[in-house]
Amino acid sequence: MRLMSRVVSGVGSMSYKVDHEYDYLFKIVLIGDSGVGKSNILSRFTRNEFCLESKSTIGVEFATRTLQVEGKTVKAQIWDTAGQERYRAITSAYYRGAVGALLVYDITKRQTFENVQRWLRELRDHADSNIVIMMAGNKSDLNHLRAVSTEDAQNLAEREGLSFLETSALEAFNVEKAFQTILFDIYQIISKKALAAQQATTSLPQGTTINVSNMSSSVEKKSCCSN
Ligand SMILES: Nc1nc2c(ncn2[C@@H]2O[C@H](COP(=O)(O)OP(=O)(O)O)[C@@H](O)[C@H]2O)c(=O)[nH]1
Ligand SMILES: [Mg+2]
Repeated sequence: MRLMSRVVSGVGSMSYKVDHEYDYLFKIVLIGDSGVGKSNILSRFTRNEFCLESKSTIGVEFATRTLQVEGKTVKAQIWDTAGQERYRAITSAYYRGAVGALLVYDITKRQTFENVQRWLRELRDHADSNIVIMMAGNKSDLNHLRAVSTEDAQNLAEREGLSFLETSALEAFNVEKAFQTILFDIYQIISKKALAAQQATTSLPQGTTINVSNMSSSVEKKSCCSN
């Protein structure tokens, strides 16, 4: 993992203090049908901005925001599709290295919810199998136009093992929470992995060939965790 450093010169002295800007950098991808509010969720989260007009051609590749997770400084690098989803032409480069995904549908458009399955398949085909997925039912402010019940969405989320929240980029409702949940879940996985790797290296003899054919499964498991 590459860390960027900030160099701060000491006042009135020649000493320099090197400060790491962040402890972790997590790439998160936004996916879901066109028009569900992905770009506005991103601008709400990173700039606290919302745009009522649909400006589908204008998009950024990604935007970042740095926040604290469990006392660590985490930089979230959130990728937006810039409209590629219209043509079903999202490249695998988009998913490369992503550790989290926010899968968005529009609670007022049933079809965007039906397509969640398609997006999950896309993730299965292109993203890391351990990717953390949060499903977001956006535009919760348009409750009078609702076409997807919260219960239907909860059931799907349970079946597919996803986290789920209803959000509103317009009202800034649950947007922060959605990203924080993703980042927290990623952090949990990463710190567990680090711990497992540490335990594996301290408890396994180094440079010794072990015949695993008659060993207990716990030893095999430990050697798996170390790589
Ligand atoms: N009422 C309402 N409209 C929204 C919300 N989020 C996005 N929109 C609108 O939905 C349209 C599409 O949003 P956009 O962010 O471009 O969707 P994208 O194609 O998924 O990136 C725009 O007109 C937005 O103003 C929301 O939470 N509530
Ligand atoms: Mg967009």
